[in-house]
Amino acid sequence: MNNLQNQLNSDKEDLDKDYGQDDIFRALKGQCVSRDAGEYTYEVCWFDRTKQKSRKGGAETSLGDFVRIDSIMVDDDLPPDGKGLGSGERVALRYENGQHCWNGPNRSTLVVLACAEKDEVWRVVEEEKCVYRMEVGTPAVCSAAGNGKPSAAAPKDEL
Ligand code: MAN
Repeated sequence: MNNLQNQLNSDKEDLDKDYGQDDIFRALKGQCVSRDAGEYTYEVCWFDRTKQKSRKGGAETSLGDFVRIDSIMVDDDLPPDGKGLGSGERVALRYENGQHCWNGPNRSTLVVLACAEKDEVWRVVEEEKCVYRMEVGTPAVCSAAGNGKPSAAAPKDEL
């Protein structure tokens, strides 16, 4: 296949991808955000892949490839700096079929989003062996109807 055909195919694939209501998440494509937690650095690449890297060096482990956008209910206390999920319905990105876990499942990640001034990973936990949850702030959900907090600067409790 020639290059033009390849380009066309990948453009078609991209147009079929779900970038959320009004394609709001398309702007994030190709970008990654990361955070150190424990012995690892965790990274989320929007609509692509989540990863784990040992802080002592060594190979990168895939924690899953992006599969779909979901919506979940959360009920967390919002810290004073606003850097948390808060409570209500939130957009969640599912990443599945990462590197196989010895004696366990293929690694997977749920990336839960809330409104923030900039893209930032707030918290990473391994909820069960090889099942990860990342809580991430991004401006991309600030205006999505009913999703994300009204604004990072004005948490609900203070209104
Ligand atoms: C690695 C990491 C851990 C995981 C174990 C499972 O050390 O991916 O997060 O719990 O493998 O063996």
